[in-house]
Amino acid sequence: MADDTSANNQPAGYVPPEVWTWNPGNGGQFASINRPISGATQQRDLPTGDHGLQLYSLGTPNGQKVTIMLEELLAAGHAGADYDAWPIEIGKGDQFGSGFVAINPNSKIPALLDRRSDRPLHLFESGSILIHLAESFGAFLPASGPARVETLNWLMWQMGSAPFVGGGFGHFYAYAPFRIEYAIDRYAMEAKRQLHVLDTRLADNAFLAGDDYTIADIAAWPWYGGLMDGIYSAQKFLSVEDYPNVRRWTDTIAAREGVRRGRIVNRLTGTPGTFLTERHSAADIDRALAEGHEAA
Ligand SMILES: N[C@@H](CCC(=O)N[C@@H](CS)C(=O)NCC(=O)O)C(=O)O
Repeated sequence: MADDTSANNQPAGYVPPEVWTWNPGNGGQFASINRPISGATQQRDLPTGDHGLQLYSLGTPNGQKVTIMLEELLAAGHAGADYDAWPIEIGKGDQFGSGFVAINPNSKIPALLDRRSDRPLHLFESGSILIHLAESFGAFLPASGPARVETLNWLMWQMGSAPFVGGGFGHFYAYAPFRIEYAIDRYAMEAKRQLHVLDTRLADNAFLAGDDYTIADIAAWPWYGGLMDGIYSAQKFLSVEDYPNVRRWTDTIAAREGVRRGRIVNRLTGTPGTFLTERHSAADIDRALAEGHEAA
């Protein structure tokens, strides 16, 4: 039970008021963009290109899931998966433009507009987008049987678990305006627990659903492969060498051509060597890779 008068509260002696009210100046990297209400803050149409699939996203782990899926589909010969990818700069509030909110009322990337049929589909939540693409192309999600069950188990596990890594561990370790030992301890423990869940699963299975690479791996790799390889600069802090099976899985997936291509899409300038702001054709990625924009 929290001790409301504790000198250890931050700031010392802080007592939550009876009714919480919003203080937009409460600091933190996302203080200027996050609000306690939803909806558009500005009228702004989204750009559209020639392809049936229009992706509005950013090269964060949640964004990479979809660009990797699309590049994996293209690499597997599904030409209908060609797409335009437009950057949504969440640090500048693009997710609150009216066009984006019309696709995703939750104002978070990734969002996908599927115009391949008469009735355009609005897709949001990366897991929903992956299932939709997998089913519409018949790839990376078994149609039935135990492997389908395992794929959906591990996809849903990822969707439910990664917010504790990103919004929990990453936020308090890397983004909060000051370090709070309690919060970092709690979420570091949870991040390590999740890495151990994966390590145990991958001890007996090549991929999360079993023998085959699926949307469960596509969803999980940007987060947990990311932790192994550098997001939040936390490899040492989390002792990631404790998870050899996650290491093997991370490296195997990183070597895939679709992953190499997908992970650089919608990255922004300012992160040297890791960006391709917009993507409209395979040639955009060919050019970026030839110029050395390989993701770190
Ligand atoms: N559960 C969502 C999470 C999406 C999400 O959290 N996106 C972040 C970037 S990784 C975002 O758009 N943040 C902007 C904001 O919070 O305003 C999904 O998997 O699609």
